[in-house]
Amino acid sequence: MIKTIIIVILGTLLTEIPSAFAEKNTFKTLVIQNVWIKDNPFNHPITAGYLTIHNTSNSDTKLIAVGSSIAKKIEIHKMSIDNDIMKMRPLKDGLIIPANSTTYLKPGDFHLMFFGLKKQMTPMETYVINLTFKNLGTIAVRALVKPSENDEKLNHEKHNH
Ligand SMILES: [Cu+2]
Repeated sequence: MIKTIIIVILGTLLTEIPSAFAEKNTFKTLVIQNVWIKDNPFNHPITAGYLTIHNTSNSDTKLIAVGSSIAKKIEIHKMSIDNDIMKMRPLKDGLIIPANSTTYLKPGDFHLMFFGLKKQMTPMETYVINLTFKNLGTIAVRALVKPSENDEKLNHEKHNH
């Protein structure tokens, strides 16, 4: 029974033509959306990436590894404020995605950290990122490069109201 369901889901994925971005990636019990990468200053080898993971199952899962041909290494980080200082640390054991809930990797919070970028990240380009989840396997998703400056400006404008 379960096998049949999985085959049906896979079939759906294969027939769907990946459209732009708001692209919804359904992978077993997970729905992954809004995957994006911050553009990087010219020749800067590091940037950050973000995404939303919805876990529809009754059990927790864990994002344990992230890879892409565009970077030498991708780590999962947590940003926190410690004595008014923004700090980030790698989550060596991975990021728990709790059951029946949505986990947001977003600026100022959990994020992906790309090291040793092999390309200049230019807004509107898209790149494939492989996400590996404990007990579920690996899914390839498309990430859109977005300009970081615009985001900051937007936030500023909001705060000034
Ligand atoms: Cu980081």
